[in-house]
Amino acid sequence: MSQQRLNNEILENLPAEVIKPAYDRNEVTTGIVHLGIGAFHRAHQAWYTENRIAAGEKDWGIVGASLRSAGVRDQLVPQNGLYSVVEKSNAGTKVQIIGAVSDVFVGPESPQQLLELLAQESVRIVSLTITEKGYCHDPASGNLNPQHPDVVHDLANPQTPKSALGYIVGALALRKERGLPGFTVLSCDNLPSNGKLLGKVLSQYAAQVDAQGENQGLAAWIAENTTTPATMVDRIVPATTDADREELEAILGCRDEAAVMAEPFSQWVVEDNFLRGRPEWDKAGATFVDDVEVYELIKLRLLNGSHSMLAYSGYLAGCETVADVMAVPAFNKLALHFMQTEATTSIDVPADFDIAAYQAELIERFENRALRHRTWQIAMDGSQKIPQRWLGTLRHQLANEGPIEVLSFALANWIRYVSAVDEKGEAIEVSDPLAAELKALCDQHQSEGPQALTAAFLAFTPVFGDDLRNSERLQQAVAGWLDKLQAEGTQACVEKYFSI
Ligand code: CS2
Repeated sequence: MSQQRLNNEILENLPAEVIKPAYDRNEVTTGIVHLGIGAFHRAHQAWYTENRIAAGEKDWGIVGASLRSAGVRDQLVPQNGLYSVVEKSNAGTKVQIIGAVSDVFVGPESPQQLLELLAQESVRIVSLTITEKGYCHDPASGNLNPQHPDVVHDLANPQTPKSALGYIVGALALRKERGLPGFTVLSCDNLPSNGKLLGKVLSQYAAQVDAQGENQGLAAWIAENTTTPATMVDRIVPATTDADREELEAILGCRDEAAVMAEPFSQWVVEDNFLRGRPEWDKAGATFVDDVEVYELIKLRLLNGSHSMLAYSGYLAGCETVADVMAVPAFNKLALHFMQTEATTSIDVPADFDIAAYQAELIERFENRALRHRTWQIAMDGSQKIPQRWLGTLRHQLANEGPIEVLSFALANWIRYVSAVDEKGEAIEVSDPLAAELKALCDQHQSEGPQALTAAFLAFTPVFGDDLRNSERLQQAVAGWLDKLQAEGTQACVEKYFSI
């Protein structure tokens, strides 16, 4: 490993084919604070913003923050915030160095500093990629979960918050006190109506602060002095591996610890409702619309819905990556079949939206062998993802007597996955905030047979709400698949029962 890290000084020595910032980074000021500066943000919003800064919009620089670990700060800060976006496809590799991020704060190390940063007047947008669980809400109802440990903690310790909600409301309270304007809060997470959901949990959280009598009128002030536009974000960005970093080192001639790998495709649809301006992201390829909802539904139910279906079933079939799953013809056909039947028919697709082309493009994106997107990575946090990826579709189909075969199959695979034992009897490392509860359900009911196990899951309110347990049709379909999966295994089932 060479000792030389990517940084400002060696930018000009990089090979000519590497795209790099051609503007003076010292002239850029901070207009955006991004909470949750993971790989996705770096390959998506920051990449769009880089384009605008390069075009002269120098007051939209980004400072990132991590609300948990110091990992990204330790990768980025020694590199002056510079990192590579490596676009990978069968057509080859393209490397671009991004200069939009000037600094990274680590919440748990310096909560006061992060609150002060968020309260700075120049900060006009606070954006978020904090994953589904970061919203501290109940996924089934969309309401703030007042028992969430971070919510309980932050209400008791407003100076040293842990959650994004605690930071945002804390910073807005400082702004109110100081007579400063508010900011736009921009959710870039894969949640339906993410703007509305964020607005709701923020106002419910602020109402709790109000109720403690600490800051009367805060909730009303926040409602007046923030907007929470909805967004649909899309780019496949697998976790970077050591092998990726080594491959990149051979291209750059220096080490980039903060590099992110991405597909060439990228899409961003944003509701144009910004309080104090925004970068002209549309000139960088984003689309501004009045209503994002339908784009979000299409993306969540087709892309993410298929992704999760392929992740659980593919993992159980022994496939390490999505491209590996798609290389099995029966799975490949199942993905398209799922999109065409269950997912698409659950949405009122606008007449001018070419859904067939969208589906075909998704299949191609999933087949990208240059990216190693692990099924295990997508399988993470199923309890938080499944409600918006699968259950809206299922509810629609149940109400309309539509098809539910693939989603019942997917649910049965998920149940097998969270039992934490794979088809060969080997342990699965299940990463999910509700992993213990889900495993307990399996342990308690597995020996009673598929019907009892299915009933216990459908009655698990945090994921399924209190309606799906009443569907006899869903109960029979999932139990039927559990039975078959146990007897025959996932891949054999796909090959035998989905003769598409
Ligand atoms: C994936 C998403 O990890 C997951 O759950 O489904 O991260 C997916 O790759 C992105 O939403 C694509 O835009």
